Amino acid sequence: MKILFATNNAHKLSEVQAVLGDAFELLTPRDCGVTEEIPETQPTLEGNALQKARYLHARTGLDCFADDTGLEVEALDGAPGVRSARYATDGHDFAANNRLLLQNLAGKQNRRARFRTVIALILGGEEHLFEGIVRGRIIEHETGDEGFGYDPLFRPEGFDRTFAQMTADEKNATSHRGRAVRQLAAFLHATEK
Ligand code: ITT
Repeated sequence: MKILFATNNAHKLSEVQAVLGDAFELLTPRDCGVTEEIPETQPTLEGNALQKARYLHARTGLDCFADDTGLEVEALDGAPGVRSARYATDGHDFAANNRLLLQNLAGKQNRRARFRTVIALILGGEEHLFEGIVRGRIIEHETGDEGFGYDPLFRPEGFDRTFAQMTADEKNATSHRGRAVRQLAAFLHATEK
């Protein structure tokens, strides 16, 4: 089955394709002639995931899904949250975001945080939402070279390594996105029958 995934983030694309496996072939917006930036202006992850999926569905008429993810840090009242991509600057500057996060947590004892992914699926014109959460903590220094974004600073509960020190399969097995995508996959398999 072919399905359109509303992302321009190559890391996300490969993580999601790995979880969905060969039964699903992911198409990107570019594959479908959508080259402009997909709007993402809502105040919540749910709102943004729906906004991206609705935009692509309106542009292409195809079944599609979008993921919006935020890092929610307890001592920062849930920030950067929905602003995770644009925390330090307007762009997706991972290094600047990580520096600002460490700066804002300097001296704070409570390092608890969670990643939350919301997936919005539009299938046969109907909308469905899936959510995946992983809890963990923000460590003091960036550690590891794998993954992307805040991965070098996030150590999931039950592990002594950050997401950036894990293989893609290890990260997917516990991550927010892995959890949400497994629900999506189960739903798609169930509706295919
Ligand atoms: P698309 O909207 O094109 O899918 P994006 O990078 O903007 O890509 P999000 O809005 O969902 O994706 O994610 C916001 C930011 O959160 C992202 O830029 C990263 O900094 C961070 N992020 C998302 N998922 C992450 C992950 O699995 N590990 C580490 N950081 C992540």
